[in-house]
Amino acid sequence: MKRQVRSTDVVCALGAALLTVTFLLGLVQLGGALGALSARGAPTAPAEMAAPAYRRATLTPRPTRTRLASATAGEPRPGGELLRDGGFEVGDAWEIIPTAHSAGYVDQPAAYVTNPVHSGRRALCLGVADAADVYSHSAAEQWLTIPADAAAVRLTLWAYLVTADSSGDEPYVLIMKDGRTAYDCLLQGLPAADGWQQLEFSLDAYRGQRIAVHFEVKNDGDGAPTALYVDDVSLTVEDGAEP
Ligand SMILES: [Ca+2]
Ligand SMILES: [Ca+2]
Repeated sequence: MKRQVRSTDVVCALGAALLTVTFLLGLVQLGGALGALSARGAPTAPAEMAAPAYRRATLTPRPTRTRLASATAGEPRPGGELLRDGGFEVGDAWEIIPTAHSAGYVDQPAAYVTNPVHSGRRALCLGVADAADVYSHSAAEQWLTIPADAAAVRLTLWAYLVTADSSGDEPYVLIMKDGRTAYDCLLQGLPAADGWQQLEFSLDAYRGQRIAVHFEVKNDGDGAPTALYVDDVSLTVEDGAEP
């Protein structure tokens, strides 16, 4: 199954838009305000944890400046490929992000797995597989720079959603940008499918920007788990120079 989404259409849902606004507000008030936001968002039950709180919980504890400074510049490789290790075979290019938070999330780190894979020996697994789910997020990302003169920028990936939950759990494909002060949601949720499905997105809107391709899965802790497997991720640019 192939699914195309233009970058101009990346806002996945009103909830995601609200997520962005609240997230930005949280970052602008970085410092003491973050503590206040966390305290305010402390849930009494998983069902009360709205997405904005999860977003702050996921993002704020990370050492953003250190990670950005050490990231690879993202010069195009043969074929215009910008990502490193898009097949998750090596494991040194993607950042597995700690997501434990005092609001109640336990750390459920993304992991490399050998089954299922779309190709090669390994794929990335986010979320909870083969166990009762816990209230958690799993996330992984890779930063790169999109050349300003690219003619076309395309992100493709293969995804395999395994879920026992009809609501409350969510897989996400996000584009982090502006030094992690903002993000766009390329995908929230995924159509049920038996096996791997290919997703495709235009990232033309990000020419000249430093961004991260970010995968994430939320489990709501109701016992019914959700896992997203990702493999063969590719972000290619077509040279925009005149021949
Ligand atoms: Ca692979
Ligand atoms: Ca669940």
